[in-house]
Amino acid sequence: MINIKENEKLNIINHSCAHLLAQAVKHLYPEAKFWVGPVIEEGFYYDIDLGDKTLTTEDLPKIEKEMKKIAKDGKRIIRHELTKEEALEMFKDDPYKLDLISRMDDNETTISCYTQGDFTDLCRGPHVDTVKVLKHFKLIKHSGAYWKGDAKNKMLQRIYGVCFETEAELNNYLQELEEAKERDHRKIGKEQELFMTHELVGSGMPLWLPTGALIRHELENYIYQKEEAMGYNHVYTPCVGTVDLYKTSGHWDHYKENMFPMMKVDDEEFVLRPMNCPHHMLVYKNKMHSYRDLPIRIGEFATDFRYEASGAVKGLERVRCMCQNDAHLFVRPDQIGEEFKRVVSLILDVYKDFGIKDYKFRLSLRDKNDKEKYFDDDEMWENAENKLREVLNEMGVEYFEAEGEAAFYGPKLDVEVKPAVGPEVTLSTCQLDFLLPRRFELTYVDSNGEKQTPVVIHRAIFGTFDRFTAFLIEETQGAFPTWLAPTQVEVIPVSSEFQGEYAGNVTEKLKQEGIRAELDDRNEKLGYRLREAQTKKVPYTVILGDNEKQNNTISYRLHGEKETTTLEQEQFINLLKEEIKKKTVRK
Ligand code: TSB
Ligand code: ZN
Repeated sequence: MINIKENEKLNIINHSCAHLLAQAVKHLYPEAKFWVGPVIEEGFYYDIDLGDKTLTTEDLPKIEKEMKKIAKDGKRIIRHELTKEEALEMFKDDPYKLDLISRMDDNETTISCYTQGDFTDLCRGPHVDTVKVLKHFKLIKHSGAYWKGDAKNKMLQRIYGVCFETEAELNNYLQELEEAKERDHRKIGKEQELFMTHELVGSGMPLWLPTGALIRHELENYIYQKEEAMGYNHVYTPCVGTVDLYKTSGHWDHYKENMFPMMKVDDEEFVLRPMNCPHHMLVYKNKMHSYRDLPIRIGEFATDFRYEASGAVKGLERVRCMCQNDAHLFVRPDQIGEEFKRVVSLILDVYKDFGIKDYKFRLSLRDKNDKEKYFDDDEMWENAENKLREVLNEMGVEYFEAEGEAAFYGPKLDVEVKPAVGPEVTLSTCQLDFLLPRRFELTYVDSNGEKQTPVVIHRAIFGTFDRFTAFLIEETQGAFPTWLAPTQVEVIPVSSEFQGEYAGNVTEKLKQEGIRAELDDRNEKLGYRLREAQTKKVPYTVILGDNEKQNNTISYRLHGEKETTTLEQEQFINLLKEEIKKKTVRK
């Protein structure tokens, strides 16, 4: 989908359309006060204080109608420049604009505002010349939004919209939006009963239902085998730790706002862990290590808890209780490059297996000015950042750099993907860390018998099983490859009366071969049962009539295809087993 914010022309008309929206709202609700109305990737929004009024879906068409009226009237959009004093005077009755103006740099001599008819808004611009050109827009949705994103502040009303130059472009965009909604993992997750949420469990705490859990098991087995083959050792550790553990690691100082609050049990102060690194540091420290033992790779499918803002939690994609596909690799300094390369290769390998092509590598660096989030040791950061760049350049991996996205303990290489709805998210991550080994006083004995400090690589290939599954649901639109599909074969006798027994035998045989087969011998019309198998997105639908029964064969259809193929039972079983073993992805 087009990124409106980054398209110069669309950016301007969407910005102007946000003003048009504000003007229409002011006509309909004279008490309205306006906070900010930025352009975003998907169009624009405006945050508005409507007093006690909470918008309903019925309000949007009324506002749209007023916008059309104003646009038709066709007033020019005129820019005025003001000094800070003039601006403060002009908006003296508007606490929101006063807040914005008072935070503007005193040296910023020109503050601008834009007037169209009876409406003036503080704004840098630029804008289109007249509201007349704003013809093809649509208000998409509304929501509540705390002023400045802080739950302690007043809840404002946010209205989202989008504007294009032509009707065709708008319609095309709206259709894409509908399609994206269809792909949304929250919708498919509900339809296919993959996961659920319940207010009694809490926000951001999904429950994996049997079909979803089955997929997760397959993912766990898949990555476990890969990691085992690469020399990882897996552990189980508790999902709580004491406050002291997280003080030692530095999380308490640098990561506290992402953590659940402390709880006291007897004399101990516990936190639900947001990360597993401290536990793995202690596992490493449990015994002495020689330089010959390194790298040591400690893996865990580990449950973590993080505070995510309630407005930010989203299905399985952004949760408060998550399971990381985590590992910490303890290496000698001379092994950093090689080990980092192995992780990047594993990421590439896994993405290939899943047929994931649309992703970007992001080198996440610290923000040099943010001394609160990032520990203060310039040399260590320079070293770590350069090391990652070096390896990436050597491997010829394309990436872009992003300041202020590093972990507090070091720079990282992240893989970014785009969900069906909403902004990009990180899946895989690989992070370089010189800090935690020091804080935990980890050592190994080098070839001269001297104690040295190892370096740690934090890595999560799937990121979390939660987020990866969310992504996979959207990638496949719920039609999982056969090896992952909760039901791999749906067996349907044309008539349960005549072929029911044969169908039962075939189903049993498939199950004995380890294939997830289900029998649908309900007394329903064949067409109905076939359609249902399609809706469930089962990869193979086996249809058994008299021919199949007499010849001991099976006929099957692949999901989404009309063609039917007939095979000997053994042939069919071998074909399936081969496909499952190879983890074939059909695209
Ligand atoms: C890789 N200590 C490291 C670990 O060793 C770590 O925790 N890194 S992380 O903070 O980047 O988290 C790992 C991955 O978890 C991220 O790359 C992302 O894919 C996933 N993740 C982070 N927050 C959430 C969330 N709220 N919901 C679902 N997945 C998340
Ligand atoms: Zn870690």
